[in-house]
Amino acid sequence: MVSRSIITSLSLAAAAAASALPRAGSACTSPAVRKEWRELTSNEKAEYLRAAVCLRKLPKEKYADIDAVTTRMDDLVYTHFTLNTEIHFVANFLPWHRWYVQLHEDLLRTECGFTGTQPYWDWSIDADAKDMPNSPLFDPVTAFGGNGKNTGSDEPGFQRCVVDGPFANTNLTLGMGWPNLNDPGNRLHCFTRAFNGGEGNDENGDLIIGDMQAGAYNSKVMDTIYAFEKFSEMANMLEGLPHAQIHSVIFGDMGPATSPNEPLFFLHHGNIDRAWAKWQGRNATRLADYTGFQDRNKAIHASINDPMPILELADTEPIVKDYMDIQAGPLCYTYSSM
Ligand SMILES: [Cu+2]
Repeated sequence: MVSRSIITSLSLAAAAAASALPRAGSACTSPAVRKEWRELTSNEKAEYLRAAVCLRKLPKEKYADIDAVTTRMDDLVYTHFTLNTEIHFVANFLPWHRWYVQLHEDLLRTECGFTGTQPYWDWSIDADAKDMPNSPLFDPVTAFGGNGKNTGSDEPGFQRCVVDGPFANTNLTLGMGWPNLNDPGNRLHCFTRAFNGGEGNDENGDLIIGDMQAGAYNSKVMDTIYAFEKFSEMANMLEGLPHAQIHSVIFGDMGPATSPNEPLFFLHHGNIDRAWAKWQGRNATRLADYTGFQDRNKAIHASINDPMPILELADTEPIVKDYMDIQAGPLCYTYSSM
């Protein structure tokens, strides 16, 4: 155990030096810049995709007793899925996902040699262009691949798959979530998406894609969110409208609480985090504004000193107040557009 922990800390130190990110204990003088996907160079895109695939191929390090958890990404997926009601539609939604996206970025760096920073996806650009289904984020060569396609297979879980891009079905078989989320037993399935416009099915039984509910996440909606004065009002609309609609219009693996199975989850949540940071504006009042409830029954008031639940995913429970400011404490980053 001793030698193993030394090796681990050496490799962590090496990775930290390589990425040169100032972190806890030192002032955040040169924050890492998280860029919109379209702002990345071809090499930066390829590097992110490489590292994201890598993390899905590494073996798990947590949850020894849970058979459905097999890969390193499953460690993250299982945590998010199991904590579902403790981290969604409760006060800690924003700080918890801020911690989680940072943890994912750290794992890309320390375990897959990632040299970039976490990109985000400003889906308002696609919504304003009324062209969400053709977003460059779905490019089969330079990005995350497109909508799922019928495969002709009669194997449950393998009938509709993402067939192009670096996460195509040949490359990624998932052990948790879609298609039988609420049924016990085998949930092995290909990585899938099922774009939809929330308008039901056409005469062939296919989901109507339409504009994929662009009116729920265009820049007009975001401006309404930015105009709120109070954290709780801003956070409720941000989570309930654009955040939730992006999950449901992409659907497939992006739909259920196992949604970190979908690689775009981390770019989507990067953008949700950006919206919060933009609203905060590093304004002292807003950096301290944290209200709401710990539970969905609204019985226990939330406090900025609350620890956040993480199961086995990390060694120490993060405290909300350490995740309020993206340029203090354990965090040191900014966004290319704020
Ligand atoms: Cu979530």
